[in-house]
Amino acid sequence: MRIQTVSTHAFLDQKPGTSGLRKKVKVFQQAHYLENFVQSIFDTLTIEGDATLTVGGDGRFYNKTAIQTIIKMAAANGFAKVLVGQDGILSTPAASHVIRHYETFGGIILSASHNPAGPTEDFGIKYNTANGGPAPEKVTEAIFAKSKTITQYKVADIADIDLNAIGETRLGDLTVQVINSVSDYADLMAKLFDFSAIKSLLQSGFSLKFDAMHAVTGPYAKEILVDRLGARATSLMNCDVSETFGGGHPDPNLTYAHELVDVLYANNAPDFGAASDGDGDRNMILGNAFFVTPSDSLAIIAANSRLIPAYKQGLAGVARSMPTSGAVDRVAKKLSIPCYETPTGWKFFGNLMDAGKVTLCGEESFGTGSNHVREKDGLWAVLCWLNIIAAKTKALGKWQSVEAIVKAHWAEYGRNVYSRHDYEAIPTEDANGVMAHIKSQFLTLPNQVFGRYTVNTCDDFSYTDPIDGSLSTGQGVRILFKCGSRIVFRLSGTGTEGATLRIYLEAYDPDIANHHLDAQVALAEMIEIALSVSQLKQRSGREAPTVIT
Ligand code: VG1
Ligand code: CO
Repeated sequence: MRIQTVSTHAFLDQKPGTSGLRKKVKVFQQAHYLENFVQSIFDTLTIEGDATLTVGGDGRFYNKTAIQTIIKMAAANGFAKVLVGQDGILSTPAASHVIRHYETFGGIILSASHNPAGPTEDFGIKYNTANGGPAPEKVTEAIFAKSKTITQYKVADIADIDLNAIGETRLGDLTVQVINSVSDYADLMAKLFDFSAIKSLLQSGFSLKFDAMHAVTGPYAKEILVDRLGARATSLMNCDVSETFGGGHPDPNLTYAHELVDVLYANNAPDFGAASDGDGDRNMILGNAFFVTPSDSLAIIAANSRLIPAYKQGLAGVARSMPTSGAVDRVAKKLSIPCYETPTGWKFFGNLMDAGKVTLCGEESFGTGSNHVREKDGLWAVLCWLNIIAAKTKALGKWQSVEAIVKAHWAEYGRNVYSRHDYEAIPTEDANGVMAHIKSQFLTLPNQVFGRYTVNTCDDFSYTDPIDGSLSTGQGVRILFKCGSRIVFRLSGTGTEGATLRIYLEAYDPDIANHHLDAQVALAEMIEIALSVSQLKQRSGREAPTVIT
């Protein structure tokens, strides 16, 4: 096996964001760009002689090309084996499982998640460590530092692999094993959940619709929901993976998953609806004409977790990202288990799960998961809901609707009314100006009264990891009100164009008389406060958010 050492020049923009390096495909197609980043990853690792690398992606445009390059570079950099999903496909949670299940050294996941795909759209790459989780900040910082000084990379002179053919191929010193992308993951789901109860629920006429949004979960949903759980084939929509994700924006929320939303809000709608994102780690849960806010979904799964076989012994603890609502905190309190508040991004949950401190975790951005893998997991969340409904149905002798489950939860715990307003692709200077303007008021805001809200404190969130003591600063600006309501401002770390400013709004309402209110109505006053404190409209020229979730 001949190994070439190729001279290169550093690119200075390879800083991983919230979840890896995401750029336009055209940026990745520049000579050396992908190779530099992959070599920077490998250079930060100590690769032992028998090390195996897991590789897979969400199937978007450029996935297969990048995988061939990564295999050649893995060979040149001392890996003994590469495990790759058939056709280069592994959903993000499935990749996390493969890394753990086969105890591989780590993995490279190719995805830009819910960002659109295609030659003029986005691509992404990230490194996951042996625990199956996204590399922690100290690793991503080391990769970035390396990428700024890199002068050469190594690539083996070997042929392209047939990614379609399951089985092993030996190329020089490297073994490449193409594995079924779905079966290990489906087996794991069968172990966690009560498949026979879900099967009976579906046989009893409970109807569902799952939308893979033309992205990676299509084959997973077919195998799990239809082949193993007996859902009708018509329960699936948009389940063929296309390299452009059907030209869509596979972000499972009320804006982008409108096709599914239309089905669930029509006459004779199914009882349950769900969608997942480009790489299969996000989920949206809908009932008949009813939307479940992701923060509530996490709280409800936690509150009902004993109904799911994998969690029937109880939860060690729960964790949520800082901008996620405090609904799960209330459940944790009742269960007398700890609740951790971390910065945005799944990489912060890994240490807590590895140390056995938390079982479930979640983010307001349609991400929920557990310690079964080290990524958030869209289909897992769908199965949690189906298992909970099936178990309640068994106990009560009749179906309970999604809406009834959520409203019963609010009646018991109160409602953390919640919404996120995103202003996408605004000029970076304008976004930075807004953040600086809010921070400049940190000293004057406390005790100011805005209608029925009085500011208690404000800060820029920072987090000290309780396991390894590492400190992460600048994780979002918070305005905390005396009543417990809050507004958070944060700049996205996953976009590829300008800046995206997110405003997270949360107000707690214990009064059941208000629980029917639409979140935008219930939060109207807070939305006004957010706009006035930030001067967002004046500074960005934007009249309204791009997306409201
Ligand atoms: C967003 C979400 C964050 C999530 C991240 C990756 O990050 O807000 O909660 O972990 O995407 O999810 P940001 O920095 O744009 O706010 V995914 O499904 O894009 O891998
Ligand atoms: Co995703």
